[in-house]
Amino acid sequence: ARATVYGYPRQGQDRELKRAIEGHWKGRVDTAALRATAAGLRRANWLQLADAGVHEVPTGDFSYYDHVLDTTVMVGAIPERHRAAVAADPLAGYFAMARGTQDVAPLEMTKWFDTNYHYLVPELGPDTVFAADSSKQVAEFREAAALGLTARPVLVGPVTYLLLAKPAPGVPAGFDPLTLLDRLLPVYAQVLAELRAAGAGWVQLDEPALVQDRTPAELGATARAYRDLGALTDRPQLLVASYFDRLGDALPVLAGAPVEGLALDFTGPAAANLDALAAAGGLPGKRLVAGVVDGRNVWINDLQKSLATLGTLLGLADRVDVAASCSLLHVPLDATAEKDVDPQILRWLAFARQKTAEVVTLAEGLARGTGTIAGELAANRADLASRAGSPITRDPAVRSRAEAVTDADTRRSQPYAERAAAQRAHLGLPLLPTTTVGSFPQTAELRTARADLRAGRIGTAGYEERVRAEIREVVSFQEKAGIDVLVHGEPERNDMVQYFAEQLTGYLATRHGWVQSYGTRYVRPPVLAGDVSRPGPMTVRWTSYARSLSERPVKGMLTGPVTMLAWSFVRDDQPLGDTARQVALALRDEVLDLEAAGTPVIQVDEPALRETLPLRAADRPAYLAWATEAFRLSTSGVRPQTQIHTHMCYAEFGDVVRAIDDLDADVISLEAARSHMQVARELAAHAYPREAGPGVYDIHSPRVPSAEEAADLLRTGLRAIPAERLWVNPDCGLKTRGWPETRASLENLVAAARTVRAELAGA
Ligand code: THG
Ligand code: ZN
Repeated sequence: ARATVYGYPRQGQDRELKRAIEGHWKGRVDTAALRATAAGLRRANWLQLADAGVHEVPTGDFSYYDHVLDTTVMVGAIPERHRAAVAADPLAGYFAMARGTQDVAPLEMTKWFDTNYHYLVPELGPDTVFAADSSKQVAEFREAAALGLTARPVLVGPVTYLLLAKPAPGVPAGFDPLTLLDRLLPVYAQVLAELRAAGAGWVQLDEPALVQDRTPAELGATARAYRDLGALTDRPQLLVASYFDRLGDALPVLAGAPVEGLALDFTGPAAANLDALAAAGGLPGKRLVAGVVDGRNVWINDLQKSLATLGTLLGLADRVDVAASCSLLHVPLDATAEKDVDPQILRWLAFARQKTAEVVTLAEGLARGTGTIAGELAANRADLASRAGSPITRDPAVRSRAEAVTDADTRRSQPYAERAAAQRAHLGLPLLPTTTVGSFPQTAELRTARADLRAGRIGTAGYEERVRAEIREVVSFQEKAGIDVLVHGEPERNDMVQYFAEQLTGYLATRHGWVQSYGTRYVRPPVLAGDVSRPGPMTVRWTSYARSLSERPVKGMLTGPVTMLAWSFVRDDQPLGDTARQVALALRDEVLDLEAAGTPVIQVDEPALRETLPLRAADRPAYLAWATEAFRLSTSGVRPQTQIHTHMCYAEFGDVVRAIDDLDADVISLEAARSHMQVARELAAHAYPREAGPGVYDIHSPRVPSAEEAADLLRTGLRAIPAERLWVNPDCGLKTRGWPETRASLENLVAAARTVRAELAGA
């Protein structure tokens, strides 16, 4: 048994790659310097992996922006509109596809399965002509080989590539990219031959799309793809990898394919692969790479438990190697960089570097007997015991409160129709009330003030006065603009998850725990390590300050329990639903404190509700049950006349419309401007009974919508949602926008509401 990984964080210890690329975009770093930085980072990663004892290092996982975009280049599927730029300067053309230019739109970006990484969506059509360009894969393989290392190129597999694609602009939506498989396979064949010629013994083809529910036609295409690739005579040995969940019906398809190896995930719900593999008769004659170390969370492995799994697997394949469950791209680089984390807690954490060491230890134990890793096993046992027995992970008060939750705690005291009447009387809002989603522009001055506070250049009093000044500005603008339900603008918040994580027990922050979100953008998710409680109010004084400045209703703003989990690294020692319930109880206290302070409207945002949906349909009802229960637990303690709002950022709701209904929020604001109120029609189709504000202002663009345009969207919305239940608001928060376009857009939004109200009054 030997150790390997499928990919490693790309950015470097100090995010050198981000700096080099962004410097290059600004003209400060020339192409040669950028390439040198990138080559240095690749080399450092490979040497670190080899030093740690990894036998076969991955190549081709590096990217200047995104590995799916790299695959698009590899197969020559450059969209028509980008071809001239790519031909003139491949690197500039590559970044044009990623980010767009003045004249040309970029590729669309979307989430990579259920991770927080985003990839660039391939655009394909019936006229797509593929052409192999193996240069990046071959060059990176040669770099690693020149260091004297055994390297295994890692490629996005052909089936997953097509399943991730969408019809190019102008191609009918019904076009199925999978129909291009026969055209794509010769391109993969050529790349494989060129990697073989460069000396590659093995190539890994990643097929994570096969862990989702797949139709018989898709499974048939998979069988055909690997029958054809397997039948090639001039190729390296093939390792087909899947991760993020169990393979299900795709397992027998891959097990029966003429390839030399499979890499499977055995963590979380993918642990079901173990029984399925045994039931299928194992992988006689094949290499099995066993992903037993969770590649997307930050907790140390239970080595003893993994060894037991590996022991079972030994009987099921010709050769068993050990790996992390997926690329280590999804975790930060090195836990030892965290000097501020309590040393005892640090021992519970494993980032990419520590996970690599775990994989090596497990491979050694499997190959040479557990006696050779006795020291590591003893230390691991002690660390696991310290975690299990720590007061951080077990707060009796939190636990008994969570256990005492009853169904009644998750229900409002009155049904919607009755409390809606109470809210109407209490709030006295006009028809088509106007509001915003919460945040106002995060200006450079605000960011500087926060940095000054952190660095000690200004004191708390100076910082807070800066925040109050911003709130005054935001409130006075909204009053002048004529907005009906005001917000304070969230100037005090760095990030909608981090801000709350910093104030709740159970969460820790990292200093260097960066993880790539997309391109050169990174997040530093907080670590939800222990039992969660709220030592004191988190938002009340800022909301109350705003309320003291205006007669109009001011809306309190919180981040919901599901999003608080989705954008963190969450403890893996209890069900997610239990953790969500603790967070929900802490938020419930905040909701009740806001209400007691006189806040008539409280919004609890859940932008991540849709994105955390399990990959397999069979797992979705259980997820949605705990997710919606947690939301209701956080919001349902209020009086009938207190109005609960929520907000979600995604345009695709089909899968979660029922769940949105189950949230029992009084008002929901949703993204809709780009899709011309599509979501309003979807809500209507499901007979959504409560109030909704499909966005009439697309905040993802600096463009200012005219009042006429916004009024048109409202009229469209009115065809699906009756006037008594329709709100007028932007698509999302305004923190990424500048003040000038925010002012103009919101003034137009209010003008649109007034126009349409007048039309309704006249009708
Ligand atoms: N907050 C958190 N997680 C998120 C989002 C968020 N995950 C999903 C989505 N939103 C990701 N979107 C972004 C958008 C911008 C940036 C990162 C992810 C970004 N990052 C800065 C950078 O890389 O330069 C660093 C920000 C920082 O200093 O913290 O711009 O809203 N929790
Ligand atoms: Zn949003």
